[in-house]
Amino acid sequence: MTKHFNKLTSLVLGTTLVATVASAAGGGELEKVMKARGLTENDVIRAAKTYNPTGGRDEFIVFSSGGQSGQVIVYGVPSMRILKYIAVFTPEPWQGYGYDVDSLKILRQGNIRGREINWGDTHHPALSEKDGKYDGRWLAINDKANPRIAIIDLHDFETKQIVSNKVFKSAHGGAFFTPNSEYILDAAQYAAPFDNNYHPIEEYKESYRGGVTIWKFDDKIGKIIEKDSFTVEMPPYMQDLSDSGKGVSNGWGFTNSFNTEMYTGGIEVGMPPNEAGMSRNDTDFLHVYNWEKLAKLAKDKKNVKIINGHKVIPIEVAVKNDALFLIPEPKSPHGVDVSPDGEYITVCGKLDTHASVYKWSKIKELIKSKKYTGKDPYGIPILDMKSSLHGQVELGLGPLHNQYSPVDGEIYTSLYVDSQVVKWNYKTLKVLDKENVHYNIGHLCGMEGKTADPQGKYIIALNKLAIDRFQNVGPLHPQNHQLIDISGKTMDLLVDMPLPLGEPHQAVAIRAEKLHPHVRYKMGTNSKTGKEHVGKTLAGQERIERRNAKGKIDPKGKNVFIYSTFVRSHINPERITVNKGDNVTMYMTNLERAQDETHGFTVDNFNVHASLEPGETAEINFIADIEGVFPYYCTEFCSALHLEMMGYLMVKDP
Ligand code: CUK
Ligand code: CUA
Repeated sequence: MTKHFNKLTSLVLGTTLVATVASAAGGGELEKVMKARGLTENDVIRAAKTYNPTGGRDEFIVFSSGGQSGQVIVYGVPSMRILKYIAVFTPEPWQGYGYDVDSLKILRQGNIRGREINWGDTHHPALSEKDGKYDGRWLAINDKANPRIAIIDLHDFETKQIVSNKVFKSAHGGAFFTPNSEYILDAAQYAAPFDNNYHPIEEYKESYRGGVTIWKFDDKIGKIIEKDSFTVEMPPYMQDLSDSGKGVSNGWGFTNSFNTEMYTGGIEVGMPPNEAGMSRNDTDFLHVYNWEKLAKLAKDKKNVKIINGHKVIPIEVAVKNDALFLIPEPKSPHGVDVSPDGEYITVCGKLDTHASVYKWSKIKELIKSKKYTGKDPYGIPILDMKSSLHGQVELGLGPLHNQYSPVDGEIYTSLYVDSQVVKWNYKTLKVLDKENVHYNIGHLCGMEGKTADPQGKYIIALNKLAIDRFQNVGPLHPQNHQLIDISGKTMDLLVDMPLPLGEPHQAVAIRAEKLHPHVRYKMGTNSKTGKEHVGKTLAGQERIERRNAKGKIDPKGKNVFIYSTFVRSHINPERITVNKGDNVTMYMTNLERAQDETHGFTVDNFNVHASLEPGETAEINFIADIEGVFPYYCTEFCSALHLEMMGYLMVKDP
């Protein structure tokens, strides 16, 4: 373990550190603590590299997928302190998400075929880009299980949009922004019919399809524009991870695939029902497609067919327009990662010990000269693997994903089976260093490590297993994110962080100074739309209105509207009396201007909850279908009179 740390340096450094601190502290305090806690000098140096004194800030902010929780986890680097869970695909009561009217609308945008879905399987968060660099404005993340993309506004870290994929039945290869956030690439995973009908598995080759959905993104308003989005149809290979070209390869997209055998377990009599059928071929296919050209094609009706109201560019159209090609790649690949300048494309195959580095200028030349080695069964031209490759390098067992540093040619790759991070050079194809991680690493996260401008300094290992690294909290363990210092010649593992919220497949890190979130809303804002809320209520405007079905004020109406305000330490009004069966809508405005003065609201027994940030107006709605007396109160401890911030809802049988 100490092989990565130059012993002599560490001893000298350590001794100096101990001596310095000891003299500053006026005698041996540090040594005493080290002895009591059993810390080595290396431990103390590593601790000092990650410690934030109280009130201190981190240099980078990480957005991690929350896996099966359907959420996003935010934490700081190097301190590895969790700052926030962002509610995305799953109701999150403490934020009011799914428990107030406006957030429920966002959640329900994610309905699939009219069905409510209350969770997600998030894999790949992506930050919006300008010139291939993060601009700190928007975050997108995919749901693999119920193929959807969510957009999070980094001005308030709230989910503002969910769109469901109209043709895919699962999607793994998203979200990946194009270099100026024009589009979001989102590749399918398990091939399935694009329509919603039953097609027997025997028709796999004819009726099942894969593809990449190219979502149009308006980066001014931070919204996916569904009518300008489209899908490029691909063969029923299982598409996997994608990356967008940048720099010299801008305008192109790259998507891996596995199961080019099109094995289904049923078609090929005699094949055992296991994954062996999916990895018989020596190679699978890297899909290379020109999204810029495809986007132009999609604008003309004659190039698309409409399936479930969504535009699909058929394979033939993409091929005829020289917009879709295949290159063989080592079998069962996982990550495909484009270098900062866009020239090198590194593919790692789970079942191959090598990383394969493709060179864009070579691929471009083959495309230009129409030098194909053949076509696949769907007529897509195949480019020669050897002629597209810059080279291959043996890294170890189970290479998965890659990240870059600012050092020319330097790349970091996760080795799933070997449980290691390997540092190597994709230009010289030389392995430089390996570091053990704990255990079975999936993705790894560099600081802006997949952009045109990687920041270096740290790599985070996103490990699948923690096993013995933390206090046992039962058979279901937390995940383990490990922070690695990459500023030296060799890597140095600094610290472990347990992550107790689903499997964090991928994470992205941005310089903290690029984020500019608001501390309060303009008074009366609906945080989900950014616009003024219809229920905005200022001090003195509090009232209760009874209206009829036409919306007219009517003492006999069944709809009760409460315009309320929240300010330390009163909810106004403090008494609300309604009739049993009334439809109750409550608008709540937090009048506070002070930073962090959030109030919460619930009425006992009605399954509603709102979190009201300063300036925010939120809305809850329920049928008062049970008679009784129901206390309501503020759920945030907001002042010394927090417990007094309450009132009564009286429901009487008229
Ligand atoms: S990931 Cu989604 S299977 Cu390697 Cu990008 Cu974990
Ligand atoms: Cu407001 Cu407690």
